[in-house]
Amino acid sequence: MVATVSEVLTVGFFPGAFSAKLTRLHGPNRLGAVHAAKQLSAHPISQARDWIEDAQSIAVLTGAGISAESGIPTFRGPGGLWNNRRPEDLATPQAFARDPKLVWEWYVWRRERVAAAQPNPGHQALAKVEARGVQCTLITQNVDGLHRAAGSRNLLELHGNLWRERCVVCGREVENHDSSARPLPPRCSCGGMLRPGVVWFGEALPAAAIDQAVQAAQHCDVFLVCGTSAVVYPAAALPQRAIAAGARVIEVNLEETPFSQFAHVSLRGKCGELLPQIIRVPPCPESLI
Ligand code: BV8
Ligand code: ZN
Repeated sequence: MVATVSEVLTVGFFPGAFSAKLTRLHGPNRLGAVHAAKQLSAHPISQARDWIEDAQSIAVLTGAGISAESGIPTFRGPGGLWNNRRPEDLATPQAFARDPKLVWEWYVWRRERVAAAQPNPGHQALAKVEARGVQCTLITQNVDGLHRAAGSRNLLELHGNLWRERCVVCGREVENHDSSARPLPPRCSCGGMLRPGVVWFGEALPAAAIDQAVQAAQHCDVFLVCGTSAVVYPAAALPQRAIAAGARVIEVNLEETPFSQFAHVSLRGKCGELLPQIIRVPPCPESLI
């Protein structure tokens, strides 16, 4: 039985490098048995690393922050605005109905940035977890496709994908990476208008994806929350579901978020710098080289 002490330590190790919070856990959890014997390490980074190393099943939720180091502006951070319009004002069915050309110009602007971007060490570290053979479900709010480009396969794109297009009349959906100029809004072969294959505010998420995401959150040993302000629902409810199901929850973010107070470990810093530190990939055995 794990010791039931709940205390919060706020630690600043290397001023300016990062700070972190380690919440001593109370009550049994999935990793309980594994960790009961192990002394909780005082250093949040090694604590996070140990939990990830011992986990049989991991779920990860990512947001725009993980793609920031690839040069993709986040939604709420600097550079998030487009033509002084808030993303929330453009990513809605109402905005599209009002001015489909304007909304398409915004998506073309974002496609150009994504086309010029490469996955960064944050994306790559998460892809390596899956490669390690651990059950790992990567749940992303991002529509940039950089997780797939980094090699992640067990991927749930909750909010769709920037390169997909759907006809508002016949519903045909295609993936289109050719960003050569064409009249906006583009048309389907049936004559109907094409819209970006993403989920707009006020629209339901793909049922299968959100169901699988909830399953993954409720059955993981460790839940990682990376580069998200955790304010957009239903995605933002997933970390709480993981905590309720007894998982260890680790947050990685440049800033404090509404979720930080609930995380068992909350690491302050860049995903591209911290994820490679807490996700260690065992050296490939000689025999496999
Ligand atoms: C729906 C696709 C109903 C499009 C997106 C409950 C409570 C309150 C509101 C609601 C609720 N339930 C529903 C709502 C309404 C709404 C919502 O949540 N509103 C919020 C704003 C309050 N939710 C919806 O509308 C959802 N649909 O509910 O439908 C329904 C149900 C049935 C039937 C019919 C209807 C749909 C939500 C999805 C909307 N689409 N994107 C597109 O991309 O164009 S959301 C979009 O915004 C992103 O996908 C993402 O989800 C969100 C942005 O958040 P983040 O990714 O976290 O980015 P952000 O910039 O905010 O933060 C970046 C973070 O990274 C920061 O914390 C920063 O510090 C950090 N960071 C930066 N750099 C780094 C870093 N961290 C580490 N390293 C770095 N280098
Ligand atoms: Zn059509």
